[in-house]
Amino acid sequence: MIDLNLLTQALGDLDEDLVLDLLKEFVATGPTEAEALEAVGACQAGMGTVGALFENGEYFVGDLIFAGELLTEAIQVLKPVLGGEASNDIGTILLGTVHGDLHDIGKNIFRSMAEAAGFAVVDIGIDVAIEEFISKAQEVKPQIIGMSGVLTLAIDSMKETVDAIKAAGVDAKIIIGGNPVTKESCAFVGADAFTTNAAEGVKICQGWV
Ligand code: B12
Repeated sequence: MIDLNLLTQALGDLDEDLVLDLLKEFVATGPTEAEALEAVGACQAGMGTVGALFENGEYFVGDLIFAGELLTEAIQVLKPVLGGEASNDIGTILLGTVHGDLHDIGKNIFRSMAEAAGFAVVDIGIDVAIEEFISKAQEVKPQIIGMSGVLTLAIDSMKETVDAIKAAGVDAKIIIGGNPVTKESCAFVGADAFTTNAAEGVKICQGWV
């Protein structure tokens, strides 16, 4: 089993070689999906360290960008053990990061896991305008709409988007995800579910289809 504390620390230190070596060795041992999810959690905790060091002024925006690329690379290494081959036919999820927010690492992790679970995911990217969520939903008729955001202001964007989607008569369950999402913000936004954990998000979506 991989040393999860070392992995968290290596990601927080932005030690690319160590992160990737640890993960490649781990994947070569043929871990279970549950073990791979623990590794994702350890990487996510490392991003928490990066955020804290950014707040303290020890890391700069360039470090955030590098951290984002490193986590994306890390998830690519883990992808083969994050879920078996599945046909994309258990349901459709329309997914995007809400307007004003450019963060997409968490969204992309959720997309990979949802696809591995057999969902067809229509990913409409970052900083998605309200009208785009509505027009794409009317086009692909998803059972589920997923919204991502990590900035505090994303909560207001989510509320505006959910209000407009409902006003347009789109019939879909709505799940919101991202670090600032809570039970309270979920009620404020008017979504059906919330999570700060991609694996839990996939379970919630599976329960809906
Ligand atoms: C990497 C990063 C960046 C990268 C983003 C790269 C990218 N491609 O995404 C870059 C450099 C571009 C960036 C830019 C900025 N950032 Co930034 N960034 C981060 C950082 C370090 C990590 C975010 C992250 O990827 N976390 C890891 C992922 C895996 O976690 P997650 O998103 O929560 O996702 C998980 C779950 O929530 C869930 N999930 C996520 N989405 C969804 C969706 C659904 C439907 C479901 C079911 C689940 C789900 O699944 C994931 C896996 O479990 C955070 C610090 C932190 N601790 O979060 C700051 C942070 C978010 N950034 C911050 C800031 C201030 C900025 C900038 C304003 C900086 C600047 N001065 O320019 C800009 C904002 C640009 C904008 N308009 O969006 C602040 C936000 C403060 C706030 N309260 O609003 C933070 C918290 C840093 C800090 N502590 O100050 N950032």
